[in-house]
Amino acid sequence: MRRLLPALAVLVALAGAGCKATSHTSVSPSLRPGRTVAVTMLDIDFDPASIQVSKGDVVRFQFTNRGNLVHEAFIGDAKAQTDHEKAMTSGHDHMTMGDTADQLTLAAGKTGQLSHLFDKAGTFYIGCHEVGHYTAGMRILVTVT
Ligand SMILES: [Cu+2]
Repeated sequence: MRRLLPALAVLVALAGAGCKATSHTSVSPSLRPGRTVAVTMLDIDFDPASIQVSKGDVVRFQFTNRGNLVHEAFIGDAKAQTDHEKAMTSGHDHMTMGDTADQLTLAAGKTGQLSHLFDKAGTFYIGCHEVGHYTAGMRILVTVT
């Protein structure tokens, strides 16, 4: 499963995929070494609830699901979150969508990671779109400056 690939492989996949749906561009010359943020998934919450990122940072999120439910992590801006929420509630579940470079799904007790280049300043989110979770507030606010 792609979620288990090392961060480098994920970045290569991002570059190769053309990154159509999100804010990715090609890897920039200003690329800084990655930083790792440990994130705990709970029922129903993320810890931490917010993080600060410098523009140009590649952040590797290391997720651990310590809840009893399946949880998801999807990285994107507010519009991407809304679009993904719609897709998730209209029958396009994980079986048809699959995991992508900016999304993973973790069963209880599992770990996984996503790497993301934050190449634009602004407000982004990591949301869980298991039914009802995002609307319940299961998201991380990512502020890129
Ligand atoms: Cu969740």
